[in-house]
Amino acid sequence: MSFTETLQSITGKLLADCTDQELYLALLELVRQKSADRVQPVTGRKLYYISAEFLIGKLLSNNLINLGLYDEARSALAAAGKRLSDIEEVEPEPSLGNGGLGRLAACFLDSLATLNLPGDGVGLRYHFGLFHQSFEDGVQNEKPDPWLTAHSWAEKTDTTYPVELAGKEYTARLYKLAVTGYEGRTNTLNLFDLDTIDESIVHDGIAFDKTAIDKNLTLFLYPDDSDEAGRRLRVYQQYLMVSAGAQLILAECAARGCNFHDLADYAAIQINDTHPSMVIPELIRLLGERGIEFEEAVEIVTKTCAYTNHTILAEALEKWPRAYLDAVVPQLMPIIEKLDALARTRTEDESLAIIDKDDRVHMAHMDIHFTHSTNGVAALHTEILKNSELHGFYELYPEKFNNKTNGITFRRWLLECDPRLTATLEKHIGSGFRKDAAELEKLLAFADDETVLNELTAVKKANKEALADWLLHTQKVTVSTDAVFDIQSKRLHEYKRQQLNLLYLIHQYYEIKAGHLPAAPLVSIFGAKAAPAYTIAKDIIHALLTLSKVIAADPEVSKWLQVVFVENYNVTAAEKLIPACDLSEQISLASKEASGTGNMKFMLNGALTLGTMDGANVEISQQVGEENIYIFGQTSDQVIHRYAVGDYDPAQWVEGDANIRRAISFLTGPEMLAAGHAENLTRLHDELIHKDWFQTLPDFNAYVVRKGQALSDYACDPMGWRRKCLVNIAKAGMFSSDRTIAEYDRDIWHLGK
Ligand code: Z2T
Repeated sequence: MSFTETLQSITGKLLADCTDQELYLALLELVRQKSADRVQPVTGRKLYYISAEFLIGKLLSNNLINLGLYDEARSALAAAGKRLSDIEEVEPEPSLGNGGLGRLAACFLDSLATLNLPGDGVGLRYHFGLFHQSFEDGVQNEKPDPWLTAHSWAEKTDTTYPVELAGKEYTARLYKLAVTGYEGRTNTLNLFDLDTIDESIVHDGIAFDKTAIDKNLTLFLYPDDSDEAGRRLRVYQQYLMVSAGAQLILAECAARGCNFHDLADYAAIQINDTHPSMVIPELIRLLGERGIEFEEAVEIVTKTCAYTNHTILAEALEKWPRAYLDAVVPQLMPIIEKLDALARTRTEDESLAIIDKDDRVHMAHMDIHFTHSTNGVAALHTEILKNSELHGFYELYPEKFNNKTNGITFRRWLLECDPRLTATLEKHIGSGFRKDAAELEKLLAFADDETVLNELTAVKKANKEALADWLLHTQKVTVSTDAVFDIQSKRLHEYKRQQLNLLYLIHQYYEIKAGHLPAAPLVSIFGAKAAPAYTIAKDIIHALLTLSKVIAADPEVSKWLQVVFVENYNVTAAEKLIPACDLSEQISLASKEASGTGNMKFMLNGALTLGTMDGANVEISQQVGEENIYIFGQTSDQVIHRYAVGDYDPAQWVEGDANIRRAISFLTGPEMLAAGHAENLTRLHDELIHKDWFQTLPDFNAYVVRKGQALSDYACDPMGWRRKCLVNIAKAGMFSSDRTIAEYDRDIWHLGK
């Protein structure tokens, strides 16, 4: 049967007579059948990647590519007068993650299946992903973001497990989502839910009654945790996930012949940050029910589990007040107490205890004591963990610490999102890079080939046109593709320093007004969601939206400068933005961004990085060489030192530097106040002058200079610029998540053995 015939046998009519919705459902069904054919039996160790987030994004095109059906599907549809891109629009995005951590989990599942490794995900089936963002009157507005439709990728199963929360029994139901690999096997993403969830309790945006657990437990990804009821709810979610997950793991292993004493021969469990840490005491509890004594259970669990740390920001390190755990998971507290006592026999250092003197339970501490591996997510991050944040643990267990630099799947972040670049690469270096990312280095042979460089320029131009069309369509903004497309897209957080970019833009506004024109016109594009309760982050969004209006209303400045804030930044938007980017903003305060993965996506798509020596930027810089990246700012050592001394005073920088003073004052000047809200602008102004917790001001001048250099290189030396882009693409191979997963397997998991 031809592809068209197969599809028509599903729809029951001619493709030309189908709506896009019908075609979407038919393709979904086809993918389901084809991916089922690639399920493989498991032998030896199987990985369970347990994570509160899997930011999988839309799946149709990704699955078609991985199953080798994409080109056939596109031409069959085209022959019937249909466009695959229209059908993609029908699919809602499952935004089941906040950002990097969740997207990393999704890339890892893709690479596991591609490398033919047995590895499944375990998580939660949130009914609404991260909120949908819109801007109203220059302010972020949040609404639920539904993705579950009558026919969804996640299929309901008959498998259920009992889970006890606060002394009451609930029933967790398993849903399975097929994870296809590129020319590889099919694995599973296991998502748990309750049958009793009630979506109708959501009101006024994303508010809901936080007490009715049976109705709200899996409604949202990470409900607002700024109040007590919300924080409790997060513990409920975590326990639902780990208890159902642990029961699933034990059931699957038992079915393969495991007697539980030998669990580590059947399962490897990767704990994705501390959100799933309760899986440790839960497994010990379940093994106890199956007749295994505490000491042996601790040994089994330690051998089976490994932990990944994703941040050094103190506010993100989970420490649950014992009272919460007493209330929600009383069955775990005796075990956590025994683990605390056992940990205290290994060290006298009180700061390494699980339960501290204020009765808070440190989840990361439990992970490090009772798993066999702790890894950071970029070389610098792991060094900071070993030398400062977790130094005491490193002294106690040096053998447990290891680095696994993050990666991204090239299927989604090159083949799918940038077909033009993919085709151009293929023409010159063949298609080997699809499977082996290291083959991208073959491109270096063309570094001085003007024909190839011109082709890369044409690809970028076409991608910028496509983004310009999309922006016009979705947000009614017009951008000039002759300008440099400068993009900062990532979660809104002070440590990521969107406010530094903001101060630069204000500085440029003044410079242009004074007749000091930049080397090239700039379109500065932002995409970012702020946590609903994160006031200053929302103020930064407001300031950027207001500045955008002020500049747009000023014809003198708007010839050279435009600020665009993309609404509802998510995976789908990222796939449009990244291929069109010239300059990638990776400007976090050195030491604070554990790795970053957007930096890798932009590089792979031929953007140059303007960044600090932070996270994986350090390794990007090593790969491409310092002449192919724009690095600026304090080093992590300098930052850590400044924090240690504790003498940073932003007021001194404001007093000592007229440009800084001018830029900050503009926030509450007449132009901004006429276009925005005094409350938000004043709060941000005062925060920068009095706190500036992430040291924006010491890096301001270096940033202005480096960005100016980038613009002038772009304008004055187009061939030199494109050569740098080529080197970035060619050197991106090491940031494939296939490499990352191969390293996890080699050092930690040993799958299939
Ligand atoms: C997250 O996305 C990250 C760290 C977190 O720490 C939580 C979330 Cl939701 C608890 C990010 C890091 O900020 C980023 O640097 C890193 O690249 C990403 O995880 C994946 O490791």
